[in-house]
Formats: sequence, C-alpha cells, structure tokens
Amino acid sequence: MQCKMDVLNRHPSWRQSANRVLERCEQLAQCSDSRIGLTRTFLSPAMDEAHEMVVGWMREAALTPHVDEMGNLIGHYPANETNANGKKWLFGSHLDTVPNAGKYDGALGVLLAIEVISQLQGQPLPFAIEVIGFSEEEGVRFRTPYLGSRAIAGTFDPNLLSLLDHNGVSMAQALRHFGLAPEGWEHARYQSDSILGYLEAHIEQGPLLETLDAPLGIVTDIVGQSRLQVRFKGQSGHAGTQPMNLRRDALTAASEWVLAVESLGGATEGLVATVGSLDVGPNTPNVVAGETVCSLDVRHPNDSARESAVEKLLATASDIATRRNINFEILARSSQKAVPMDTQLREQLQAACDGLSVNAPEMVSGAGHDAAIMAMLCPCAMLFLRTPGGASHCPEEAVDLDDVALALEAMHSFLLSLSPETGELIESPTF
Ligand code: HGY
Ligand code: MN
Ligand code: MN
Repeated sequence: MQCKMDVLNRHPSWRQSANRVLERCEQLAQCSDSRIGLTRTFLSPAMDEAHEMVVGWMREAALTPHVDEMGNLIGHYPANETNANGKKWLFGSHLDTVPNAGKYDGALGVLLAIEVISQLQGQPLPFAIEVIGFSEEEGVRFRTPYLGSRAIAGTFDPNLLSLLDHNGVSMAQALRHFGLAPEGWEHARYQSDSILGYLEAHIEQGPLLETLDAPLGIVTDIVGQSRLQVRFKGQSGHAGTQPMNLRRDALTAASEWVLAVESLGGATEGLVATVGSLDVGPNTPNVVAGETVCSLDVRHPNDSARESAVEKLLATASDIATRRNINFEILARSSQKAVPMDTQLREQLQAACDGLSVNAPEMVSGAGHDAAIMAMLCPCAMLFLRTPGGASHCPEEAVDLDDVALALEAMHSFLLSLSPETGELIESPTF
C-alpha cells in the first residue's frame, strides 16, 4: 500500500477545491423549508432534499452514506486492511439551520470535510474516517439543541421524543415520518473506544478573527450556555377603555425585563444575554397584552458566572412581576456547561496551521457547537474560519475563498500528521 504521505501529496490547488466547496454551499442553501431565505429544520422535507444532495457528494468522495436513527447523515471512508485498532476519525458539523440563516453555519464544516476526503482519491488510510452531517444542532423545531450529536455521544434523553413542535407533531412522529425508528435511538450511539477524535471546521460567527486579520482560529473552549423559556401572565384588557393605572400589561412587564437582560449583559465582563423571541398574547393592536412568553439565552466562558447571571435575571423578572401585579414563571430550562477542547488535538491542529505559516490564533467560541457534545465521547478540536463582517445567523453571513482554501489545506495537513500506523495523534508531528 502506498504510504499515506504519497497518497495524500497528489491533490489539485486548494483554491479550486475551495471553489467547489463554496459552490456546494450555494446549492445546499436552496434546500429550504421556506421560499424566502434559508431555513432548514430537523427532519423537514428540505432536510431530506439536503440529504439527497450531500449523499451524492459523499459518494463522489468514496464515502458510503447512511442516515442513523436520529437523522444524522454519516459518510464512511473505510480504512485499509492493516487498520490495526479498528478506530476512526470523525469530521463534520450540522446540516440544520436557524430561520433565515446564512449559507455557511454548519454546512461549510460538512462540505469541507467531504472535500478533504475527496482529495484522498479513494486511497485508504490506516484508519477509517466518518463525515457526519448532524441532524439538529440549532434546536429550532423542538426548542432543544444538539439532538443529533447527543444521540451519537450517548447523552440523548428519550423523554424528548414526546416533545411537540409548533404544529403539535411529536419528535417520535417526526422521526417516523422521516422513515426512521424512534425506538431505535440508542443504535445511533458510538462507542468511545472506537473513536480517535472529532474535528469540526466552522465559521467563527463573530468579528474577532477579522479584527486580528487572521484567516483561521483554533478553539480552546466552547462557552457554556443557559436557555430558558419564561412567561409573564397579566390580564388582557380593552386598549380604549382600560385606564392605565388599572392595567396588568404582560408586554410592558416583559419589555422592562428585556431591557434589564440587555443591561446586565452589557455590564458584565464576558457575559452575553439575549431575549431572542417574544410571543405576545393575544398580539392584537386594541388589546392590552395578557400574556407574553420570552426566551432567554445566557452565555459565559465561566459556568458559575453564567449561572449567577441567570439567577439575577430571574430575580429581576419576579421583582418586575410583583411590582406590576403580574405572574412570572419558568416554562423550560436547559443548560450546557463550558467545554474545553482537547489540548493535544488542538496543539496538533495548531501545528498544522503553523506548518502552513497560517496565523491561527487561539480563541474561545461564543457559539455553541456539536463539538461541545462530542467532547463527552472523544477528544475534540475546532478550526474556525474568519467571518467577514462578523455576521452570522442571518443571510449576510459570508466566508472568504482563500480562507476556505487554507482551512482545507490545514485539515488535510492535520490528516497527514496522524500516525501512519494507528491514526493516533503523535508527540511532535512534522509538517
Ligand atoms: O446558538 C448557537 O450558539 C449555535 O449557533 N447553535
Ligand atoms: Mn448556528
Ligand atoms: Mn453552527
């Protein structure tokens, strides 16, 4: 068998590959639940279309595709016969999006991985590789993130199968409708002793790399996040006849709280706090709002700082409610601890970037990623790409062709640096 080095050295210019990746991001962005903008949610018809498109690209790269019980699309690249330890490397990111999303959040990481594998030109390595297109990272359809990676990492909670989406469809029904067997969710689980590591390439989604004029970044930690849904309940009333001093207006109560969330975020080092959704009941111009349901998203690199910020904001909400003679309650609450990336894995990724003399500063990820869940299963690392304009979770999301080419080269060079016998990380890799 030709040694790994020979196999991997024959490949076209990376700009050409980067072009193909960006063209595919454009094509994939056509798979949308809505006619206006890009929205692709868990197990939707658009996700099915996306699977069909990505399966074709996986096959071209000699990856054998399948969909697991949680709707993850997985392409398998077999090892050569000498695969000593039967272990594999995992690459990938998520295929779902937020509403009115950009084209690169998630999709770029899947397509970069497929492109790097395609440069192996079908030649096997001494370890298998799997490219995973996770089914649900954003948590849009069932208001619960990381469903796909949790199933793979073995941390999925089967009680979630009874969650209903806004059409009253349960997760179990949605899985069945997609042709999957929800009762088989456990089969999606990987065994950690079969995994060498997980590498996720992703846009930074913020302004830091652009400020540092760096094309790539290496993630040290993924911040922790708390996600809550809360309700202010007052009394609906007639906008024309109800005197101001007799109102129990749930919208003004929520509005006061939304501004309190913003000011705590602005006043606390390292904290971001966001009310991104606000449902008003009955949401009618001539009716004083009787009820509002708000989201709360709080993040910080330090878990206790995050948790104390959440407690402060909940206390503020009940103070506001009491003063305004309104009821306040928490409807749902989930939290994800801050997760460090694997030191040796990210040092080897850093060395791959250094070997290309690419400036790839270390940084914390303010965004959540499937790597935060996969870190329960195996060593993980993330490679960030500069986000021109720092815009993400919106159609303005962009990425630079040359940065994509550098990311491909860095991932490829990282692959080269693994032990040619076992695929494991090696002490001082040469580049
Ligand atoms: O919300 C996040 O940080 C990620 O985009 N799911
Ligand atoms: Mn996202
Ligand atoms: Mn993402």
